[in-house]
Amino acid sequence: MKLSGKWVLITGASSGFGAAAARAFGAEGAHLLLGARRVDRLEAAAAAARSAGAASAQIQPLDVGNTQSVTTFVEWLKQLTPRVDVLINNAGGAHGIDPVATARDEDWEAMVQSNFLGLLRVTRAVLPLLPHHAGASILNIGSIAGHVAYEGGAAYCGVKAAERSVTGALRLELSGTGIRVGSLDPGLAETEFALVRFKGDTTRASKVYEGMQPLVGEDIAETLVWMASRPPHVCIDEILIKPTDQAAIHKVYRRTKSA
Ligand code: NDP
Ligand code: 8X3
Repeated sequence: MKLSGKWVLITGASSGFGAAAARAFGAEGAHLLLGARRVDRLEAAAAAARSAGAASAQIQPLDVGNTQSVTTFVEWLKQLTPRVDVLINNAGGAHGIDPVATARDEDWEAMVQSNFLGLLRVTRAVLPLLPHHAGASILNIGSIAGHVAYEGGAAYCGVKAAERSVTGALRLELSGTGIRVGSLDPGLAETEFALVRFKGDTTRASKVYEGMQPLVGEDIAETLVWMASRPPHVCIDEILIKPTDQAAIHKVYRRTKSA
């Protein structure tokens, strides 16, 4: 299915996977609706998407953790288009890596609001704009963390497991509409994810990827483009995508620095 001229909404488009997806869908000639909280970064992402060939790239502040912000965002986009062909629920991330015994409410709440409730809120608001039987897609960004729990990841793994449940429930609820619902679940990818998780500690963040080759935003973006561009009768339910160096969540091959 051609993406040229389609309307693609990307949450969390100010960095990482979202900004890379804006460029990749832009290169296909799509119209882009980009949301996140950092407007200066959204502007940069939109400019890059236009340079890549986007039919249009428009931005609006969006906090998926706030119902009013989601409502305002959708009212804004309805002035631009009566339909959204591809909804990419990408906004989210991890806050902290503390065990349950010492983790903080504000970190848990931030993760639940963005990764879980944010996904639900945005989807509820956009559903009336998704055309039936025209190859529309809802693509949710999950994680390997939604498949396997790890120490310090109780809340993050929990919200990403919840994403898989939301994806499954939506697919059932939308049966017969022709709207595809898929989950793209990455392993280690070098974006601003670790920097956010470690609250700006660049040394700790860079250690996550030390000596191994992580995924990058473009790997995820091209997979999203592939999922959305399948023929309308084909739904890619779920993809787990990891770096070759990450054989399993805890088995990461790291070269020595001198190698
Ligand atoms: P980044 O930190 O680079 O990007 C996260 C994006 O989410 C930013 O654009 C940020 O924008 C946005 N965001 C966060 N909270 C909100 C909010 N409340 N409202 C609106 N936007 C929000 O990390 P990634 O690109 O890696 O993360 C994208 C998704 O991929 C996340 O859901 C993450 O959990 C998931 N993921 C990441 C992996 C990785 O290893 N990198 C692996 C598996 C999944 P802003 O701050 O401007 O609002
Ligand atoms: C991000 C991947 O393994 O850091 O979702 O949780 S992981």
